[in-house]
Amino acid sequence: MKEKLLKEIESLDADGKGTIELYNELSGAVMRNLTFTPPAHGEKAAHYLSIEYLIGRMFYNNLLELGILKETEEILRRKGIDASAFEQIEDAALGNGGLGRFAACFLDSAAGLGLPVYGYGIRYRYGLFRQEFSDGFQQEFPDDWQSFGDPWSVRRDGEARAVQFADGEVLAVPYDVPIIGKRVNALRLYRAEKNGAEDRISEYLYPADDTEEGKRLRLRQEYFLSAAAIGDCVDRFVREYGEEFDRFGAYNAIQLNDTHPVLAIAEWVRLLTSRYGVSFKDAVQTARRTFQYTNHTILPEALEWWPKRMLRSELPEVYEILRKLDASQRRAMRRAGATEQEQAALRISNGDAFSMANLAVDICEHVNGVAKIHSEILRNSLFRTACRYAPEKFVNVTNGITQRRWLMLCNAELSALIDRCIGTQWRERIEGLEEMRKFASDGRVLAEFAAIKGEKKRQLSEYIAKREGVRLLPNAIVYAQVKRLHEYKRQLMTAFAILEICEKLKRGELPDFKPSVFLFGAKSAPSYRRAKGIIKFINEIAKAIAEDDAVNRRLQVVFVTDYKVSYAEKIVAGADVSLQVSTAGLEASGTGNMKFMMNGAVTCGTLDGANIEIAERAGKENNYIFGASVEEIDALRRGGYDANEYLARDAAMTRAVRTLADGTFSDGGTGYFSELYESLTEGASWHKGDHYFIFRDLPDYVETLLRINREYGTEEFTRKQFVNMASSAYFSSDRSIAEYAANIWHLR
Ligand code: 26V
Repeated sequence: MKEKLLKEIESLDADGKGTIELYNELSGAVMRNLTFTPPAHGEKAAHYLSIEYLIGRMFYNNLLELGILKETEEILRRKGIDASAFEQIEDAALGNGGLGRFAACFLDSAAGLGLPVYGYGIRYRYGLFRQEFSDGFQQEFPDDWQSFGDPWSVRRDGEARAVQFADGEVLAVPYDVPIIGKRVNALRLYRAEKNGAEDRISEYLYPADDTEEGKRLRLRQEYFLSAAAIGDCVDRFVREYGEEFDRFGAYNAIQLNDTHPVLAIAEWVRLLTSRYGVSFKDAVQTARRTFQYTNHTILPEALEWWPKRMLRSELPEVYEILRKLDASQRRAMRRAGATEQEQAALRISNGDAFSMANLAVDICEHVNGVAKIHSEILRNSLFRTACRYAPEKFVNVTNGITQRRWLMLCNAELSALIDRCIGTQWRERIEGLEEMRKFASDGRVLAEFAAIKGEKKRQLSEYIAKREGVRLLPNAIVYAQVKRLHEYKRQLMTAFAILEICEKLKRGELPDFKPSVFLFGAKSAPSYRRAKGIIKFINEIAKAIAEDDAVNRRLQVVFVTDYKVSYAEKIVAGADVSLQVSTAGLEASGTGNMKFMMNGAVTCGTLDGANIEIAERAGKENNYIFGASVEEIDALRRGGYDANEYLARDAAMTRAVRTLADGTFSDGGTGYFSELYESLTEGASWHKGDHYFIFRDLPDYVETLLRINREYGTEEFTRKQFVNMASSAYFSSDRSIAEYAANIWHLR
C-alpha cells in the first residue's frame, strides 16, 4: 500500500495549485488507499463514547502513522512545495481540554497497538472558539475548522439513524475518521440533521450551559451521542450474532468517558426492552457486564445532574427508564441493608434531579480514575460509599499521551538523538525509551540534548514572533503554564509569583537572576467571569513588565493567543520548566505534564494528579515539587482555613495580591480585579476566602521558581531534564490502553 500511495503522490500535478487545494488532494489520495478494519467475527471490541475529541491537525500525524511522512515531504520538495505550508490548516478542535485530548491520544494508541477500539462522538460544526485578545481581554470567534475542507472523514448516509426526542426525530449521520496504526479504526462522529439541514444539536461544542436554553441543548447533545452510538453497537451485534443479548458483553465493552455519555446506559435498557422485548431485569444485567466508566474530575460543577422536569419534557421514555433504574437500585440498597445516609449518597435520583455519576457507578462493571491519587480520592471521598459495597469495581488507569504526536512528530530532533543512542526499536515499543537513562552521565549526549532544547526554543521563539509579534528574550529559561483556564489550576498564583519576582529584581535582591520567560496559554469558558479576569490580569502584568526597562531584559511574560493542540506541539518541545501547580487533590491527572516531561522539561508542581507519579518515576530530586499535600489541604479545609491570616504572614505576597485592588493595573472598568480580590480575601456566597489555597502555597512557589533559576544552566540541571525525558515511557498512552485492554475490557 505504501508504494502505491507514494506513486500516487508522486504523480500528483501540483502546478498552479494553492496550499488548500493540494492539502485536500494529498489527503484524498491517502484516504482512497485506506481500508477501515472492522472487528473480526468473534473478536471482542471496545467502544469509546466521548462528547469531546481534541484531535489537532491530522495531516502530518496520519502520514507519520503510515510511515510515509519523510518520503512525502521529499516528493513535495522536488515539486517545489514546502510541506510545512500545511501548518496553516486549522486544528480540528472538537474539545475543550484534557478530557478531549486524552480521548484523541487514547484512540491513537489503541490503533497503534492494533486493538479494535472505536470512538463515537459529535461532529460539531464549530469547535472550541478561536481566541483573540483585545486590550488584554479574551474575545471569542467561531472556529470554522471545515473552511479548509474535511478530507479526513467519510460521510455514510447509508448508516444514518433517527434519534427520538419528544418534539420529533433528529437524524444522526455518521462521518468516519480513520485512526491509523497497526489497523485502521474508525472514529465515528455524528452530525445532527433535520429536513436535510444541520440541526442545532451538532452546531457548537459545549454551548454555554448557564442558561436554561443552554442546558437543554446540552442534554440533547448528550442523548444524541448516546442514542446514536448505542443504536450502532446494537445493530452491529444483531447483524453478527443475532439477538442473544446475554452474549453482548462477551464481544463488546462500552467505555463512558466521564459523565456526559452516561445516558447511554438508560438508552441501552430502553432499546433492548422496547425494540427487542428483553425484560428490564435482563437488560440491566447485560448492561452491568458491558458498561465501564472513567471519571475525569471531582469538581461538582462538572459532574452531570439532569433535572427531572427537563428529562420528562425532552426524553419521556428515557425518563421512565431512569425512574425504574432508581427504583430497582433502591430495592437493592434496602436488601443490602444500606443506611439512610448511605442510600442518600448512592441514589440515582436525588430530589429534583438524576445523578449521572451515581448511575454510572451503580451500573458499570469498573470505575476508574486517571492517576493513582485521583483513583484513591474516588475510593475514599467522592464514591466512598459505593466503594464500601463493591470495592472490586474501583480501579486505576493512569493517563498517558501518544509519543507519536508528542515526541516523534513535535520533536524530530530529539527523536533522532534517541535513535542515535539506542536505535529505532523504541519507535515500535516505547518501553525501550528507558534505555536512554544509561546516557544520563554521558557528557557528550547531554550536550547534544541541551543543544536540541536550544534549537527547539529558537523554533518556538520564531513561531511566537510570527503569531504574536513578540520576540522571546534570547537564551532565556522558558517556564510554561498551558492548560484550560480555571481557578483550581491557579494561573493566578503564577501571576502573583511573577509580581513578587519582579519586585525583588527591582530592589536588586536577585543580582544573578537568569533571563526568564513565563509563557501562558489558556482559554476561558465564555461565561466564566473570574477566569476572564485572570486572563486580563496576566496580560496587564505582561504589558507592564515589557514597558519597564528596569526588568524587561531579564523578565518577560507572554500570553499566547488561541492556544490549541498545534501550539502545544511547539511549546512542549521548547520549554524548560513545566508549571503544574493545581491545588492538591483537584487536578485528576493532567496530561500536559507528561508531554513536557517527554520532551525534557522538569516539572515545577504540586503533589497532585500525575505529578506525583512523574516525580516517582523520574526521581523527586529531578523535579521541583512544592506546596501542600492532599492531606494538608484536607486538614486546612477541616480546620477552618483563614486566608487573611496566611496573607498577612508574608509582606511580599500581600503587595502582589494588593495589586488586584490598589489600582496598579486597570481592568477597564469591568470590576474583574476587585471581584478576584474579594474572592481571595472575603470569599463569596458559595465559598470562603482563597478557596484554592493560593496563600498557603505561594511563598513555597516563589522559592521554588527561584531555586530553578539558580540551578538552570548547569550540567546537573540538564541531567535532570534528560532523566525526565528518559523516564517518560510509562506515560505513553500505549501503556494506558494496554491496561484498559487487559484489566477493564479483557480483550483477547
Ligand atoms: C470542565 C469545565 C468546563 C467549563 C468550566 C468548568 C469546568 C470544570 C471542569 C471541567 C472538567 C472537564 C473534564 C476534564 O477535562 N478533565 C480532565 O481530564 C484529563 C484527562 O483525564 C485530566 O488529565 C485532567 O486532570 C482533568 O481535568
